[in-house]
Amino acid sequence: ASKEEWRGRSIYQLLTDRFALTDGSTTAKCNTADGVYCGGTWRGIIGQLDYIQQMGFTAIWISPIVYNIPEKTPYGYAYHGFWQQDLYRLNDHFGTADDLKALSKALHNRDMYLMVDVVANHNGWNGSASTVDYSAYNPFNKREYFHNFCDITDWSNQTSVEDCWLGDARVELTDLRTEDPIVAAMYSKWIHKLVSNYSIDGLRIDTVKHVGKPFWALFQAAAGVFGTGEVLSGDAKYTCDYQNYLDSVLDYPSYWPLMRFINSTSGSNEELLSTMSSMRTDCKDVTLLGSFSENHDLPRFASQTQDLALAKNAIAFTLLNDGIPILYAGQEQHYDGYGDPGNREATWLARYSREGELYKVVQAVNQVRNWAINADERYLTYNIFPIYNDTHTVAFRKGYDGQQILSVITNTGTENPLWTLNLTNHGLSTGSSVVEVMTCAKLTVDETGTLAVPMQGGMPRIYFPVDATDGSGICGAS
Ligand code: ABC
Ligand code: CA
Repeated sequence: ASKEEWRGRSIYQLLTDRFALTDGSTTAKCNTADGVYCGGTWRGIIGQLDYIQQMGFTAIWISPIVYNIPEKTPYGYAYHGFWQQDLYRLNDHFGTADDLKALSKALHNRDMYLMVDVVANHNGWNGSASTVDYSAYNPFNKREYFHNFCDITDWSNQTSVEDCWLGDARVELTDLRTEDPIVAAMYSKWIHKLVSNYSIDGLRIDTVKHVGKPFWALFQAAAGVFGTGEVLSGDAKYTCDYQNYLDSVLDYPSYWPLMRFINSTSGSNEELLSTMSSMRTDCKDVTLLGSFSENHDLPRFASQTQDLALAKNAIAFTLLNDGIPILYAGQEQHYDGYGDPGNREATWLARYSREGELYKVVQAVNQVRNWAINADERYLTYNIFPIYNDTHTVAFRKGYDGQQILSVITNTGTENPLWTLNLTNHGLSTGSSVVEVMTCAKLTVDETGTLAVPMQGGMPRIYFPVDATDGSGICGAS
């Protein structure tokens, strides 16, 4: 699918090994510290698509699918899939080619998309640089395809970031000479086939800043589908430049400012707002960025604060920001693992409960976003902007008159007593009504044009015009 087709999607990210067992059972142990395969499969995912789709997601992103280091390393097994060795063989822990095709088909039957994580910077090796047996790799089975070994020591030196190796002497990430046209052509051939073999709709592309930019334009063209790249950097200008070579990048530059605003009641939204506004200038198209508040590399939100109201705000903002929203499996269950590997908890351990508060928040917010897009596709390219801000609480508007979503994001926290936020500049006409999509409380714009929003307990508020909800199912509207 193209970038235009992806813009309106909402993505659920999962690590295949940690999401669902083939038989759907929920009792298998999975101790993240062990670094072992816990048993999740592509068939398992098929069995839980209702759980994902009922939250309102329209796409899934799965962890890398190809053959990895088979043996145990000092960092455990390659259950996450980022240590590839044979690009033309699947990781059989997750199933067969038929299983993966069945997943793709099951998704397409539901009008959902499949995004696959791919790596084009390195292979994996269990051991130090001097012990690498290049003949174990496919198709990059000779030393000449790889850069000479050096550790990335100076992270501000782009040549070193591109040409030296990630990893360490326990597990080296043997670095490909991606600037070599022969290597680039081999990757192009591979990705083209992979996409067509498994009817893949889009790619999440790993370690993008570790490969020279010209490579990415070739790779994206060969893939022929949407790609969002991981440029792990807080620097907006640096990160945005990669959007001149790939359709999209993950919105890392907003991630840290978002955390500094919302992971405690003492943060401020100033930095987030200024980052959002500068990215609108620096990036080619912010409506294509992958927006997230958790992933498999970062400390879970709940490891930073247990306040459930703050977690709801983080989710609401992530789903309503300009980019393509991404939620990481387990976020809806308030999982609290701290960093890799603790943040890779098995989703089945929460028994796929649909009763939790966060599950319901995700459901309500995806529902209103999906509906707003359905009602007027221009919702997607209408840039979100703040209509109120007092450093702890910010109100946003996104969408044209009559179909705009108003969201109030706050870090005031669960303990916050009742107060009224008087909103103007919302674009609603006097006397018109809006509904709060999580509580279903209705409000009317008064004769002075004010929308008096009752704030309490640090809850986010998300309003949509009542007149535009007909047929949506939002708060029961039929
Ligand atoms: C394994 C063990 C870990 C152990 C580690 C050394 O080895 O599991 O316990 O600590 C995969 C696996 C990992 C595995 C690694 C290495 O391989 O998932 O479990 O860790 O063997 C991607 C993927 C990631 C994947 C790989 C490798 C790459 O999402 O899951 O890891 O295929 C760098 C890369 C980035 C990579 C990330 C993990 O490391 O650039 O692509 N992610 C700075 C650097 C970043 C760097 C980051 C690491 O630190 O600039 O380049 O990311 O934490 C901002 C600054 C940033 C700064 C951040 C922290 O702060 O602007 O520059 O990032 O403000
Ligand atoms: Ca490299």
